[in-house]
Amino acid sequence: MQSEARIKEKLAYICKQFRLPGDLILYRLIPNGHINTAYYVALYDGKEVRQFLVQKVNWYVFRDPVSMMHNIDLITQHIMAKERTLERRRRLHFHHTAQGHNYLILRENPDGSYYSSDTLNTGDENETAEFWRLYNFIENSVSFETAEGQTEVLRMSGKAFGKFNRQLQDFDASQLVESIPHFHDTVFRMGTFFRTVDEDPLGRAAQAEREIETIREYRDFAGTLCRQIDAGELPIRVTHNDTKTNNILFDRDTLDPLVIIDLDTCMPGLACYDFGDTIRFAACTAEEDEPDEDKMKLDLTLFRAYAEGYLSQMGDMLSEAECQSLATGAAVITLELASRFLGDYLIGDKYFRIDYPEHNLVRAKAQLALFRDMMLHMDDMQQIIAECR
Ligand code: ADP
Ligand code: GN1
Ligand code: MG
Repeated sequence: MQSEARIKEKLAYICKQFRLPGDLILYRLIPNGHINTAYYVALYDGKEVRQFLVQKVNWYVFRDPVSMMHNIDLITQHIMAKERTLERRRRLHFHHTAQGHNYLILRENPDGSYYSSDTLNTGDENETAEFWRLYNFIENSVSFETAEGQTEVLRMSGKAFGKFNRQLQDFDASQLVESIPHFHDTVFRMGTFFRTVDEDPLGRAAQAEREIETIREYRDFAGTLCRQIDAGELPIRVTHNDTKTNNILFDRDTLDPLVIIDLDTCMPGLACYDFGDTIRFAACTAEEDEPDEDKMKLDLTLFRAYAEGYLSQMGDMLSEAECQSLATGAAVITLELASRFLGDYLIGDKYFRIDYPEHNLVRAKAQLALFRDMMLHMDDMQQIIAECR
């Protein structure tokens, strides 16, 4: 645990490396997000206060963060080129160090002072360097941890992610490095999950027998999209792959979607991953980690609102098979995430940040409850998609 003074000192050093003038006068940890560590910072140069977002990238999760930052550069440039008039709070602008990098590899000397380095060796288990980036803080914005009852938020989210998918239609996917290989390869994910169950390194599997059996029962279903990709039925696009509503910043006053954030997982993928993940996160009756499984249901009104928003942007681009895959995508992504949360619980919570010891188990149970409800309402979802087209 680092002291507040030490964190401030580190953040001030990082701001200097990104060549920001002025002194760090304020900082605040932003607690949402399960992977990276984000801070709001404010600097004062004697004339004005400027605000930024400083973020430590989790390289246990992203094994090649330098290439990932290159992906983000390409994606943000591509979007910028489409919307030249974008005001500053509608885009992400990553700052560069004196070496011209949009990231900083940070090391600590034995006396506690910091220095930057050129390389990061994520393959070395003794590697202690940290990987940081710095970009514009979007002022007067809000993101949603749940959209419960907020139909308009879902509609606007659908529009925003649909537009994002549309803008990347003509982006050459071969330029992108897979920041997390096999990210939504659900056949691969299931293989990893059941190996972990067999190994059961911490003896935790006994606490999740029912959940493991549910995932086993639907293992074949989980591979549906993979089989459709292999059969050439679903085209690979460039997708965001992590389309929670807390990865959109909305204007706090008007709820206008300002910018899509968390571009770390932008990779080749399916439209239904992006459609499905927002449904999983936000078109439901409880938060992702609701401890009372009975409270976790699909909300078809919110589903419809998201479908309307998404299809208003992507409707004419999607093939018949892709439209039919949207509802399946919601269920597959939900099941996949249940296996990821539970797998992480079984290995000792190394991947997702947790707030209490059973958190990943609780998350997995909530996702499975939602998954079961989605399966019950598959026809309803398909019907709504057909009506919205
Ligand atoms: P993680 O990968 O950990 O989810 P995110 O990039 O999504 O990290 O950031 C975490 C949270 O920080 C977001 O949900 C959002 O609330 C806030 N945030 C991220 N970027 C900005 C920004 N540029 N301006 C304002 N808030 C931001
Ligand atoms: C993680 O980083 P964040 O919190 O936006 C995860 C997603 C999960 C999500 C579940 C890189 O997203 O895949 O769906 O948690 N991101 C990564 O809330 O694994
Ligand atoms: Mg995020």
